[in-house]
Amino acid sequence: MLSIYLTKKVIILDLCKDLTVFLTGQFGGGFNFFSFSLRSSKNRYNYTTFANANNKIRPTMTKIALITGITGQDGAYLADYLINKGYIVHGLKRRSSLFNTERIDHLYQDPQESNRRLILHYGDMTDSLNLTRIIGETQPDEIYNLAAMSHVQVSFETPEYTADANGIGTLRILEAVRLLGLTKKTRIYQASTSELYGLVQEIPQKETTPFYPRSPYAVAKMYAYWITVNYREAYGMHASNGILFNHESPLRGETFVTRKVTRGVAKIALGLQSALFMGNLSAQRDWGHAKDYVKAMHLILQQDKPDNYVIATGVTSTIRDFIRMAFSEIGVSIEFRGKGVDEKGVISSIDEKIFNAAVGEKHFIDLKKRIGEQVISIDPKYFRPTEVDLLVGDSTKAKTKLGWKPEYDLPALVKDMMQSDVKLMKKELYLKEGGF
Ligand code: NAP
Ligand code: G4F
Repeated sequence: MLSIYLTKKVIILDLCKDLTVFLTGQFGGGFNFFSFSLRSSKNRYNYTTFANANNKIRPTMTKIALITGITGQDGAYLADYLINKGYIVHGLKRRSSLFNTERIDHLYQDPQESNRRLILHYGDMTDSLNLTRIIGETQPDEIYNLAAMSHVQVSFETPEYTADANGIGTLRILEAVRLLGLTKKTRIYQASTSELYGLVQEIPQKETTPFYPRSPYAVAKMYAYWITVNYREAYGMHASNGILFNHESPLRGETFVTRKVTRGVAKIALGLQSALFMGNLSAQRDWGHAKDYVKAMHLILQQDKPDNYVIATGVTSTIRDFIRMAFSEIGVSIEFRGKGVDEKGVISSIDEKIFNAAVGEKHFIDLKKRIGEQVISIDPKYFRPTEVDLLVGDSTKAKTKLGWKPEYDLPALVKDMMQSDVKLMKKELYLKEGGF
């Protein structure tokens, strides 16, 4: 039976028991759209037309994406990127005792709002029933499986959980898509990693380089990589691996080495911390910007055929180099002396002009007094039982087939992170000085 509901922004036509039509529109300001969405008990189709002030109609199908790990660094950048492309984004979020949505708060819309572009669901990679229900309810065109226990060192302390969430978690997503009959509709991106190369068998590493994982994290991700390939081959699923090399940003988790350094350097500059304790300074990483890397994830799912792609900058640097670059952003030169656990980083000079512009005059005098002092020490507790010494990727395939090209190089990445952390730590100092 046909029934019609009128709300402020939406007309809902219940055509019969399990078929509903939603009509929504927005007019004015030179930008109008009309959106049509048809939902049956099994499927949902969306159709949106946009008209600009000149009334040129540009029809688009609204795609639906599901992002696991939406509260993480990549999840936040990807959600932003897809929403700006017109997607409706569903995100899987773990229940925690705090909100833990800081990275996506700017995208958040209350459940009471109509026409939401971001919808969060409670869930966990270790819970098959929950994952299956969410995929069934959201009927995504694209799933980006980014959720993982992503810290390599922590995986040595939580190996079983890491295997479950990172390895079997990926199987749960693939199997849910298969059991729900979505193999032809839903494309899957698996967040694979350069950690798979571990004890590297070739320099630089590309799609054909053999894997040699060196941590419970990497071994779990190796299962996830191959189960993705297997479901692609066995069931014809559009399931792809992005083998991403390290990518960082102002949103990077605080315990990964780059963010630990940029936060620490900013705190040292402002007198909030006296020194930084680090692990292996000689490890080399190929660091890119997360903003560039989420674009690659999206491109991978837009290809006609699923595949595996290395995403990297092709430039590798030591942790020591990264520390020098971070200090140099605020005009501070660091000299490294000694070897192994006795290695130390000492302030050798400060460029007053650069420091004042980057941090502020009032902090210069105090830091100047520290010239010749040690600000970097080694703590063996940060050494890993098995280390990945060198990573550098060759992303020729992604560049030629996907047309992917990063905008940020390492200096631009360090600048972005340092500017952001100096600002953040100034806020912290302000609160501390205010007695909070
Ligand atoms: P991240 O910041 O640590 O984010 C990980 C996300 O996964 C968070 O949203 C986290 O939720 C969620 N998560 C963890 N365990 C979960 C579980 N059991 N159930 C549901 N959600 C869970 O990591 P990232 O840097 O954005 O990386 C994204 C993905 O790419 C990860 O799979 C990582 O292993 C992989 N990767 C990263 C890099 C890199 O350099 N960043 C390179 C290659 C591959 P909470 O917020 O609740 O903790
Ligand atoms: O920043 P990290 O912890 O990243 P790692 O281990 O390379 O893993 C990251 O990148 C992978 C891609 O290759 C992702 F799959 C993974 O999810 C994660 O995002 O450590 C980088 C290097 C290591 O060699 C480590 O030993 O930095 C060295 N390091 C030296 N001192 C340190 C420290 N790492 C950390 N976290 N903390 C230190 O104090």
